[in-house]
Amino acid sequence: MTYDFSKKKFTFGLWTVGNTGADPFGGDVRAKKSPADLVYLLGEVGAYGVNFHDNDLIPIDATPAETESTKSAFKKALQDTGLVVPMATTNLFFDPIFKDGAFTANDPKVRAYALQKTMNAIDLGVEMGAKLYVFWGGREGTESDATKDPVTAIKRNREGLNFLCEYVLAQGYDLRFALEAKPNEPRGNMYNAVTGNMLAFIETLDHADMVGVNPEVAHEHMAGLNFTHQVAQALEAGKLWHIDLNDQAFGRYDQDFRFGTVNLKSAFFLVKLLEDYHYSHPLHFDAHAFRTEDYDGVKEFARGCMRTYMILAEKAEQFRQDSEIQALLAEINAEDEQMSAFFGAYTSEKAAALRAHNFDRKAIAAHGLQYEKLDQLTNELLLGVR
Ligand code: GLT
Ligand code: MN
Ligand code: MN
Repeated sequence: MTYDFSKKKFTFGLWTVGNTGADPFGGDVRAKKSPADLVYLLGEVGAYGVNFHDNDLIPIDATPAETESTKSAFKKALQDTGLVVPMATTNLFFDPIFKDGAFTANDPKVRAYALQKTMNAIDLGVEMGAKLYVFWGGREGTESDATKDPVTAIKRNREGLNFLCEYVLAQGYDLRFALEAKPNEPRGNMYNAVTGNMLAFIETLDHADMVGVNPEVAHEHMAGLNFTHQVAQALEAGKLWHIDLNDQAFGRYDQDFRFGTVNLKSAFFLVKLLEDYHYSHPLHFDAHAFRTEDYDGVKEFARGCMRTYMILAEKAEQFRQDSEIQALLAEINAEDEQMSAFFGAYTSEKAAALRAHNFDRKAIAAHGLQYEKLDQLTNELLLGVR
């Protein structure tokens, strides 16, 4: 089957298809490609957009001449392919200066440099058309809590984000922020470890309305959580402005596998949630090809991410159309008029009526819910036999 990828805003980071396969135990297995060449590769596979860290595009030590030629080659590639840049971000984790974090580092010079680097990176992102700016606190954490007061770290993080929101407003940029959580790796323990932490933290910011979240499948799985539930909370709060799709076996290191590689069923429930609620922001695949692959394998990887999403979206539609499944759902969710009188806004009359009502606890509990049947129907639908 062929799928029309242009129906979705599928995006990839320069660091994803540009990943050269190095890991802590071995070096590069693929030759490094230029940012422009990666845009052409993404054009070839049918992606909608490309995202980058400042230093994916412009190396940290680039001369002004190198900067200009890289930017113009990149802009030309965007024009030639029709790809857009919906999101940009700052690399605040690779350079040795960030060994103790960026906004939360103990050294004030590092914290100030992190702000300066991010202001410059925001300018670069906006120049390329980005409307969303991601903050992944790669090294915002500790190995030992002897080294940093966690309350101070939260305050430093807040101060940094407040400053940068003001910067965006002062420049008149049309740009919003999205915070991305991860529980550990590369630091032993990272602050704001999961999306729920981020949602709570956002509400303490001066410009909370400018800040949403960018949850990543692998990161919540590393924490042992149900990703779909994390995403649902962000969605319900109106804060799901970006998403990092990939896959990850529970309990492992940060694997960043192709979307759907490991947990197909949870990928299905995630896609179903996004489709049911008409999520319309970019679907970013923050993943990379297996280390065994050459660039043909990288293209297979990229197409595979998008195909799996489209296939699961089709399955979600099939779930909505399946009369047996829908009949079960209708039964499970049936309202009870007598009970409806007790719900909604509190009144003392309602409370009195509720207190007076006699519940047949045993009869209610004795009723089977048919969830076994519903889940098996879901499995059979996913396995292609319905
Ligand atoms: C890095 C990390 C990702 C983040 C990227 C944005 S960089 O690859 O593992 O999850 O989204 O900074
Ligand atoms: Mn990510
Ligand atoms: Mn990751």
